[in-house]
Amino acid sequence: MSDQQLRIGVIGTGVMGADHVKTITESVSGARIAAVADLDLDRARAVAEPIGAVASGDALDLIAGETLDGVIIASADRTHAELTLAAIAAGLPVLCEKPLAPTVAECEAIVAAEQAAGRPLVQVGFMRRFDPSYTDLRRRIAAGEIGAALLAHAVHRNVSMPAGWDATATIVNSLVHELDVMPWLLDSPVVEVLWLAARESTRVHYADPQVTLLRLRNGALVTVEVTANAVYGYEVRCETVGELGTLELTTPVTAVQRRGGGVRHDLAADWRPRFAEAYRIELQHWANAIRDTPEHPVAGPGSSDGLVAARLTEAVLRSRETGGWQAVPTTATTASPESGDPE
Ligand code: ISE
Repeated sequence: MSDQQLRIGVIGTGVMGADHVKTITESVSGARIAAVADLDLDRARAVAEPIGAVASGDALDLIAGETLDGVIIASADRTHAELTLAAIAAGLPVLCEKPLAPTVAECEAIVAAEQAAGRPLVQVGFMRRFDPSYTDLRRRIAAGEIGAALLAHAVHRNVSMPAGWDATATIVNSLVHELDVMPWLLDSPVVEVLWLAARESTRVHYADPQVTLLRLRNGALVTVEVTANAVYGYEVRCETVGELGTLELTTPVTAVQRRGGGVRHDLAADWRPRFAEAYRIELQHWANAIRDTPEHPVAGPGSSDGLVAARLTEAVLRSRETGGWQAVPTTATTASPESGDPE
């Protein structure tokens, strides 16, 4: 049975790489981790050995040398383009963590290489598109429950960020989720963006929180708050205001406590527990696509979505420099599967 399972390689065994190894090993059917690579070979070994996978210190060796059915790229953002291009050259389906690459030029090179390869090979790890609360929200907005959507408020708060983090990292690494998911949610591309800084926290020396306004082609406005150092817990919220009412994302909680005159539900410390189900569904859809539709081994946001997000990211960075609205070239977002358990 085990040799019928897809053989998946994982590059990068930091927070997300290790989490994907765990999710595939414990919760995804029909696939197993066969190889793991990290510049830190000891770290790769620590992840690989308990599950009987091969460990390597060289990502390009893993892509070229192992007989794999797919590769997950979860190494540093600056390595994404080179490794994704290598996977495409090897004809290997790839799930690349977001951002697809930090610059528009790199994303364009990936889109061009994939087109030259003659079949889609690249999926981008915008896992929110698989999150049951986001897909429910999207379905109900599309069904017209609140009439036309006019405005949406998105809130994205991390507990804290490591030393070396800055306002650019918040845009490239955190805001990018909102730049992908909000036009997908409201089914209209972003045409212009405006970046604004709040009063700066005394706890860090860069703009935090920050607010970005997105104007969609259908005229809807989106306000996005991203806070890198919210201290109190990890939280993602979203409320859409329509002509007839509002629809709001609910955060999955296990139980609500009422005690001592108060009501309490606990928040996650980071995104992994909050989006665990989204990651599981994302990885299961991806594995199923590799197995069932080898001519199209992509089951969600692809390289063109990564490119759109990179264009938006660069527009936000320009708005931060100029202090004004920045126009964005419009490109249609691609459809992704609705949530559902593909097993
Ligand atoms: C992190 O890299 C992620 O992808 C998380 O989903 C996001 O919430 C966080 O802001 C990012 O830094």
